[in-house]
Parts: sequence; structure tokens; C-alpha cells
Amino acid sequence: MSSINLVNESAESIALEETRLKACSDAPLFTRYSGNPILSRESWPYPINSVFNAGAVLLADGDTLLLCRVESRTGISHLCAARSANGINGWRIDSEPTMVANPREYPEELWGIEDPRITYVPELEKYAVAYTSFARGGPGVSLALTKDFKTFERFGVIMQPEDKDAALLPRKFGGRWALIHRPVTTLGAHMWISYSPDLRHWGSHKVILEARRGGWWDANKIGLCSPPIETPKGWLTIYHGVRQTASGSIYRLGLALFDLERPEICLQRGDSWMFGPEEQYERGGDVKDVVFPCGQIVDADGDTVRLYYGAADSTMALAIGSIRCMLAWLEAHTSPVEGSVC
Ligand code: BMA
Repeated sequence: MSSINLVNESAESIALEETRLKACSDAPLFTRYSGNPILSRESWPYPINSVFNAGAVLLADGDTLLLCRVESRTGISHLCAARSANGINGWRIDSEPTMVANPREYPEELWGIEDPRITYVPELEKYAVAYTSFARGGPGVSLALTKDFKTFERFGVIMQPEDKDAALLPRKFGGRWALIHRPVTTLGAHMWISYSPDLRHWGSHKVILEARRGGWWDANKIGLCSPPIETPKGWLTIYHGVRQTASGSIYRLGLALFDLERPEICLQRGDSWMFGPEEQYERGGDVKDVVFPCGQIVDADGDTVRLYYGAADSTMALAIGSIRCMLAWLEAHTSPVEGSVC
């Protein structure tokens, strides 16, 4: 398995170029960092069970912030921020949980909060954190705004159970905010978009990407991974597909592209998965055979993508890809689209 050593400054540019060339030809489109996993329970300043499925954002001071899902030894998850100057190592982890469930005020958080996706919203000059709130009714989507990842303005549950895998798009469309999410309905576990004038009241719900059926790698259950990336060709979107097998589920990653101005319109969808569990830390853990990104950072070159993903619901790992290559791969591997839903 090829991997790159980003810590070795002298080898970094060669390794990144190798990564780009390799990524343009075929899957996997992402090359794992050789020092994976980058965060694990041993990294933590207080006792935990596992750290995984972190949202990611580049802060104004250049630090990478990961808002990690941390499962404590009660089994309940909270969120904890880890900051690093290079996004690879030297993580400074909050000494206490950064955001914990508050079931007194938000009963939908009774069994914890999970899997945050972070979007910087220039119009609000705030980060929007869409996360899973978990309680008796099942998982739902909750939203909070923050400027500093220290205090959070909570909006409570914005999509009732069963719903998860949500991210806000960073700007309005025709005066309305847009949220991608994954409700489970009688139609199945598909990806939807909903619109809102105020981030509180949501409507105009539409299916945008359907789980395939039968033997497909993404049959029956899909969901958004990290927030879509804005490119000149459209919203480049990494999603997960869940393959049910006799020995359990396999979580792999695929690509789709949505219209820039009308994000409910699917333009392209890759036919095969482009990244899946291969390494030991992805194949074994609390939940085996899972790669689950909730965040990525696009570097200053506008092309290099640092994808941060939970591995086997146990640790955090990093893989490097390229927007140019993902778009080229999608062009070459797309299935024909009929109508506006892929
Ligand atoms: C999904 C989510 C993720 C988790 C994955 C694999 O349904 O709950 O948080 O990583 O399952 O267990």
C-alpha cells in the first residue's frame, strides 16, 4: 500500500505530486498518510473509548481544527476540539469536552451528540456545525453556530428522527439556506436537500441522490460525508455507501457532482467507490470495515484535499487527494443521469 510521509518536509512536494498522478488514473483517489492513525484514544488528555468522525476546518490563524466525535466509556458521544499547525501532528486537544449533550434543554441529545460537519458561513461570519443528536426517537439532525469553538449557539433539532449525515452549504440559494441530509423514509435511506429562510424552518425537501439497489457497493443506504466542495464544475460531494454482507457492513466512499446554483440537481455520479477500508486500522476496530469522513480541508493551492476520516469507529486518519483528479475521475466513471436525481 503506497502512502506518503507528510512530516518529512523535503519529501513532501515529491510525494504530493506522486499522489496527484496516481489519483488521476484510478481509485483509490486518496493516498493515506503514512503516520495514520493521527488521533487515537491514547492521544486524549482524559479517559475515552474512541475518537472518530471529526468535522474539519481551517481557522483564520492557519491552524487546522478537528471537532472530533469522542465516545466516552459510558458509550455516549460528545465533541472535542483538537488543533494543529500543520493538520498532521502536534495536536492540542481541549482538556475537557468542548461540546456535550444537554438533554435537559435538548431532549433529542439524551444519548449524545455525534458526527459533526462544519461549514464556514461568510455571511454570518460564523461556523455552522450540523451534528447528529441521538435519543429515544433515534438519530436526528441538530445545528449550532460558533465563532470560536468554545461557545455554541444551539438551534436544537432541525430535522426530526430518523435523519443524520447533514451539512449546511455555505451560502444562500435564491434567498434560502440549503442543508443536505439523510432521512430514512419509506422510500429508503437516500440523500435529500432542504431549504430554509432562517436556519430554523425547513421545507422544499427533495431527494438528490438515491441509494442504489441489488448488488451495488452503495445499495440501500448512502449518506453525505464531508460538506460538498465548491468547484467551477459544481458541488463536488463525497458520500458513503454501505454494502451489507453476510459478515457485516462495509462503508466505502463515492463521488457525485451537483449544480452550483441549483444544488438539488445532480450532474454526475461515479459508478464505483473510490476509497474503502484496506488498512488494518480501517478493517478492525469497534466497528470493522469503516472509513467515515466528516470533514476535509482544501489547501491554499486550491486543489489538494486533506480528507479527515474516522477509521473503524475507533481512530482518526488522514488521506490526501486532488480536486482536479476527483473531477477527472468522475467524468470518466460517471453513470448516465436521468432527470435531476442520480
Ligand atoms: C453510521 C454512523 C457513523 C458510524 C457508522 C459506522 O450509521 O452512525 O457514526 O461511523 O455508522 O458504524
